Amino acid sequence: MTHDLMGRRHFIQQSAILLGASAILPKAFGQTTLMVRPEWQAFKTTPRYDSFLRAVRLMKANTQATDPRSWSYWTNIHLNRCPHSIPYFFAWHRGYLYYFERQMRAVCGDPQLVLPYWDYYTNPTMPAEFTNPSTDNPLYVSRVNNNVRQALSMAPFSSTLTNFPTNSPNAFEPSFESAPHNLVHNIIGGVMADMLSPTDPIFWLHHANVDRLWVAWVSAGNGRKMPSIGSSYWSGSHIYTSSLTMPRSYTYSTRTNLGYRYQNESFPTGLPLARSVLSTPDLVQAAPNEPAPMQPPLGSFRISPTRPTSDQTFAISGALDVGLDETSIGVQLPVGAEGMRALAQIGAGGAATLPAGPQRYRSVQVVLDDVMINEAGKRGGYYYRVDLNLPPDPSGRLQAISIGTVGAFEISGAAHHGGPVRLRYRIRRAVFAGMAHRIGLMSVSFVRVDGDQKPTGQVIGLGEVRLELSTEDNDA
Ligand SMILES: [Cu+2]
Repeated sequence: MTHDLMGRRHFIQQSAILLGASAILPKAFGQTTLMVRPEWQAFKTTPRYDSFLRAVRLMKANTQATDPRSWSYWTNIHLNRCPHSIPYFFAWHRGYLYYFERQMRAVCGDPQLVLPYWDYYTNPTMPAEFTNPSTDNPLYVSRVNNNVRQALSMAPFSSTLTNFPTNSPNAFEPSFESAPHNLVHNIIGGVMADMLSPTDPIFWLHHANVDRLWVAWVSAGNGRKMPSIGSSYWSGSHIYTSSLTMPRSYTYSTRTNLGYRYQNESFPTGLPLARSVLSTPDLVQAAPNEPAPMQPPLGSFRISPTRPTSDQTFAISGALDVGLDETSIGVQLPVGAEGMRALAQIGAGGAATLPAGPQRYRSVQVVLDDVMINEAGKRGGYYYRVDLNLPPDPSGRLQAISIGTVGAFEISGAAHHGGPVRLRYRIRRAVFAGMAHRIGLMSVSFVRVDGDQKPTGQVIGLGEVRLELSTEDNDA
């Protein structure tokens, strides 16, 4: 009797899953043994390596972009649909890799094929199989750098980041997306530095590692928590094409519905030791909104007027036409008394009003507007850490917080839906507590970090760098 009920419930579940299914839908559901995705160094010694090469070759040879058996079909999904800097960055990519892996299996005819990952915290140099430029190597594409140590950060693994989703405070997802995720794209460069990055086969190993480190974050415990499976966060579907979707709830765990795990599901223990003499060691380790060391000299720029920039935002300071080249630079943002008072009100947890603006402002952001990037810049090989420097506190101590990064990949992500490119960095409110009693200037620094190979000269132009109040009530 019990058996019969169990059986029926199981059957109903399976049917419900299959109803919404598209052509290549999960067969893993109900499967009992988990597939194991190994690290590349182990993977390449297995028979799966040949299957992987065969699948890449066959998919690249198929030039029908509308055919799921072609490489460009999958590249276009990323170009058209990938969520960056918005919720579901991790979960959307989990489903994307899952479907791609199944497609590879079908193409090469090896049902045991799994996606390998590249553990760059252990081996920051890209596996040699990807960098051998011989013409019959399907894993090779032209890149700027093969070593990503300048892209790595331990910040997302900090015990203070206990929430998960983008747009929640102290969250793992936006921290990890920024560094190491974006920075690996930027430092490798070439097609990896833009939204067509899945063209480069290393993309799939990078994202398998991203997915793995999400698993590691969940299993690290110590107060780290995902939105529970019953929460509305998991309702709805990830969209890949008009006919290829996946219920978000399936991407809650790799094991329950998707039927796989990783060879190693633990955090990196530290950064790789070898560092380039060209680098600025450890600077990339500063977590978003945490103290950052050493600020570059200030450049001189035209100041833009304080003004409403939309119905919801008001610029309290700004500078115009900032060029970024291979040197680090600071941009002064003078804030008037009204602006300082407003910052302090927001810092105290309240809402601020301004004589010139009718709104009640609740949050603070730095905006890079009308961002331009030249061809050399688009190739990547570098990035800038963006820091906000506050006026000294009453004891005279300078305070700088790292608020994010900017490079070719972030710009490509912001550009790919058209219109002027605008990047926005939210600042935690608490940063502005007591601001009214401070005397001095604020500034934003762009700290350049290079890979072994890098472009020279100006690569990025910022039409405006401004400090803005927003009516948006969030403390992410
Ligand atoms: Cu990516």
